[in-house]
Amino acid sequence: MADTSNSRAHAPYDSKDEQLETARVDPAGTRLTTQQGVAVDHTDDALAAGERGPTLLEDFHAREKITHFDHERIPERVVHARGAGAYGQFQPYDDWLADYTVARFLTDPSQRTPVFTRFSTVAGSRGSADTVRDVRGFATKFYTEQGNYDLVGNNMPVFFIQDGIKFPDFVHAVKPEPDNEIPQAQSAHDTFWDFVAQQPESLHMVMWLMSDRAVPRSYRMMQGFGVHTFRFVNADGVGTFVKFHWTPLLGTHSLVWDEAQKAAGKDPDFNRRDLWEAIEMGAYPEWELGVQLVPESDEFAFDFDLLDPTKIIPEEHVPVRPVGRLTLNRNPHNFFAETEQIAFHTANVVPGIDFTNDPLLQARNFSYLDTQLIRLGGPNFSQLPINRPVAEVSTNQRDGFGQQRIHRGRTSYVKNSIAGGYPYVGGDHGDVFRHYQEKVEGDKIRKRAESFRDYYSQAALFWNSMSEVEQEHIVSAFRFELGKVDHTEVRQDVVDQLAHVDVDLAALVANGIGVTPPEGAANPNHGRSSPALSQLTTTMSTIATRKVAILAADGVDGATVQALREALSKRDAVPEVLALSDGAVRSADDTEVTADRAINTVASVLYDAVIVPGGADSVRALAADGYAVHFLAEAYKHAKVIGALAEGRRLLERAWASGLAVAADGDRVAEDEGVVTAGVNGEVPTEFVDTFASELAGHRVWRRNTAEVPA
Ligand code: HDD
Repeated sequence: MADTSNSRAHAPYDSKDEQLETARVDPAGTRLTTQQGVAVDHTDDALAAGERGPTLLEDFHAREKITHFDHERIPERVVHARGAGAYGQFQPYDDWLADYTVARFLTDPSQRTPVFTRFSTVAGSRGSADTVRDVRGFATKFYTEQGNYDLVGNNMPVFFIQDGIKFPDFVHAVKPEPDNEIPQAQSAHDTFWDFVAQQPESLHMVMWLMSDRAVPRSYRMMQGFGVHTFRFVNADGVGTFVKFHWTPLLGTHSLVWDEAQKAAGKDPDFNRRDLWEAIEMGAYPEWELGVQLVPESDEFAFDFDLLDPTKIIPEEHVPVRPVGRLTLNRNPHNFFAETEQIAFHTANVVPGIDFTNDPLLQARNFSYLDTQLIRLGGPNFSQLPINRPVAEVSTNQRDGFGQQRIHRGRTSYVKNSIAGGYPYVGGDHGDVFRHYQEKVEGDKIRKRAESFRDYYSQAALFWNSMSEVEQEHIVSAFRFELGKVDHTEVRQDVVDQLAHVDVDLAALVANGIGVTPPEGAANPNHGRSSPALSQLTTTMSTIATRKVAILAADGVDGATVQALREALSKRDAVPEVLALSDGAVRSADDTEVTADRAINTVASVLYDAVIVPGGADSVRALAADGYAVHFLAEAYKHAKVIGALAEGRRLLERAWASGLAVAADGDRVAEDEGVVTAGVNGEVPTEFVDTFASELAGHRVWRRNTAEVPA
């Protein structure tokens, strides 16, 4: 169980935790003082001239209290403002990577490096909902013995633009429009799609953004990517190109769009809460770090440029090789001090990891330090507890807002003789950072490399690699987003661009948004695919941490509920009994069954699956409750696994009859796909549990046709 209380009852988890402990404070047993340590015995009324008189300026306590409050906000991140984070450790499996890099935290299997990982959405402001359609940030700070290394990636392996000079344009286009600040945390508006139509290099990333990747079920079920091609440098100074991949051990899974929109209202903290709760219950999220390595001699071996951040290296060409394991196992104590004040920077590298000339990365290497200066108020933000390295820090930098250290001595320069030459400059390769030596020459020009010009091939590769259901979701997403665009010519321009990716896709989108489908393929689809790009290939056999709702009312079969709880918990799933009101329900044999929540305080969109146990009275009561019936119908609509036992099956009939089941032609719509039933009370047959678990491990019942089911 993670310790989130304010008092330490355990040994430090790691070197970073030990360091953070020196900054933690605990109000237990203390009395209230001012910031100057002066105790006060009255904090409810300001000092005033008489009972009904004016407040006096000399009330330093009131002024200090209000002044601090007035200054409690700092600028939110200009992008990725909404996020959540956790501590953990990274450990390499073995030392094979030592042939390629001198970065010890990646090559010494005895090292468990402390980390903090922050996940985020990009466009929304700090208070926006979690489940919006957006890219997710996946940023990890490794507090290594050789200094801090930040891997500041996303859950998609490519980016919208090729050169960082376009970043302000892109962000201005996707953010709420400047006249009325509408819409919040959405790309479904004119300026974003106008940008896309004008900037076809964004199309590959837009395909990812319209895919299920943009609505992750959980931060714990997302891949992560370093995006750029970086460079490893080994002990001989030899460089190797590298792309970083994070692969979640739970598989990569998403919400469906209707569900995501509803979850944004039912629980705006859906992803944040999920991360927090998983760590609290000891179900620590884990990812495998993998690398794709390309020798420098193969720099030009691909039909795209390795420096172009709008391109992937298909895994079928260069396999992802496993390096080590990231485990997140502790929640922060204080959101502001830790998650808000953490400052990532792509240029925080350690010996053995270097940059390439990717023009997006080059801009990032400027932007991240720059942005912290306004966000965290000056040049000493790396001294904030969350940002401090565990490696020794000795610089000649002094002064500036918020300096926390008291540097002794008369010198703050090198070389010096007065202070014995300290801090000394030097060390061996591998111990100090030496920039990779690369011969560079060229004219001073503003020009996009010709090798960056193919905007469509990999967008088509992505499209071709999707399963049928993933393709359907992409088409619906384009229709939804472009359907919110007022300018018809922008809709048309986007469709015309899509014709370069795949003419059928363009036509399907056009038909849904009232613009002209393309006459022919602007670019013939090359027909290639990369199976690794489909999320359906990531399914695992586990149902660990999946939330299963058990619907119950008075008269429920108590033994079944108990057996369900046990069977699901045994497989590390999270069963919750939902009742018509909080507290407990009486079972058919008059025992008490604890209710975890009242149905009307939650919704099916917050669960992965639902089961209705037997008990005639319970089912009758549930059938008479709109929330309960809707819960079931909605779970069905969102392709979730549904289980029903004995009389519980009658609630399915009720849900079907509520309109869900009858199509326009009067036929029954609801099929039994993904509906697992058993006829018994008092026990839960093994076969029921096995079938239910295997459907749930598949995440969703995609073979179920829900098109005619009311949303
Ligand atoms: Fe960025 C934040 C990821 C391009 C400028 N970015 C930020 C965060 C992530 C990324 C995960 C949040 C870090 C945190 O949790 O604090 N950004 C990316 C990726 C990119 C990318 C994967 C492309 C491959 N970013 C990018 C460019 C620029 C920036 C091209 C500027 C030229 N990004 C920033 C920033 C932010 C930021 C303005 C906002 C807050 C911060 O840095 O600390 O500097």
